[in-house]
Amino acid sequence: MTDTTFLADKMRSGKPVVTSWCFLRSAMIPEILARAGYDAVTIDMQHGMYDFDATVDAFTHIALGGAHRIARIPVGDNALAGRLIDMGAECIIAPMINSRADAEAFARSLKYPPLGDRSWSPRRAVMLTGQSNEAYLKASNAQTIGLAMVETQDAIDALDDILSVPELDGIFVGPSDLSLSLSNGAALDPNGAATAEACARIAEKARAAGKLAGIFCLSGEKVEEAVSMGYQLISHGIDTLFVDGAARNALSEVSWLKDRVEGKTGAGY
Ligand code: 3PY
Ligand code: MG
Repeated sequence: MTDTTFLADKMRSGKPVVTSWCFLRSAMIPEILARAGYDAVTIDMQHGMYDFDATVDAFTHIALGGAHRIARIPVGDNALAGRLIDMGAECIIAPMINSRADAEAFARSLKYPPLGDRSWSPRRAVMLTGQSNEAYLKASNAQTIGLAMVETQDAIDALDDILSVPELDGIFVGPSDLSLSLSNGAALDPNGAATAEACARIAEKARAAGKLAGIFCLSGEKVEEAVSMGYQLISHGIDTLFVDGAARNALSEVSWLKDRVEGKTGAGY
């Protein structure tokens, strides 16, 4: 049964929303993840294999599976952000937002006047949300969520400025890049103590500014930690790791047939 509540309403209600994350340029994998019960599915156009056409197809399948549609755009591609919400994305995550100017340009690309400069023609979005043009125009600024990724020391330094952009709905933390930036390239440590402390401070600041906060997590343990920090949108799992883990698990059942079942590099993150 399709849930017709908008993602924005769910996130603003304060109840945590869990999204799975897709790299694999498939339409069916996002639908399978939606049907498995994830609240939302995120299509990764920054680091994943999805182009525009594949993402549009994936949105249709996510809707069919009854989940919310989120996309991460490549760095600085605000024109693509506008196209994706026309195609039915309910939330856009923008990587590497490091200043107020970055945040403002991104946020304004998602909103119709007077909040921004989004251009009109949401053909697919009105179909997927079942709204008339008039209803969509009235509601879309509130229904469309823009989250600016905070994942560098520069972004932390500019956080008050970023959070002061009125058109911006919230932030989304990337712990891997954050750990790289905080250690000046010395370590990739998304689960380390210094990264966790920074994540807690970012959530606190977002809450104080009245903004939504999301974060990238892989394990159930990190999801629990993120919820306790007050994050409202939390990723959990990636298609590549799901397939890799399930294949290795299945193969282990017939390990007696093989000399060895481990040893090759799997799908990392
Ligand atoms: C990060 O952790 O840096 C991310 O961008 C998550 O994909
Ligand atoms: Mg990142």
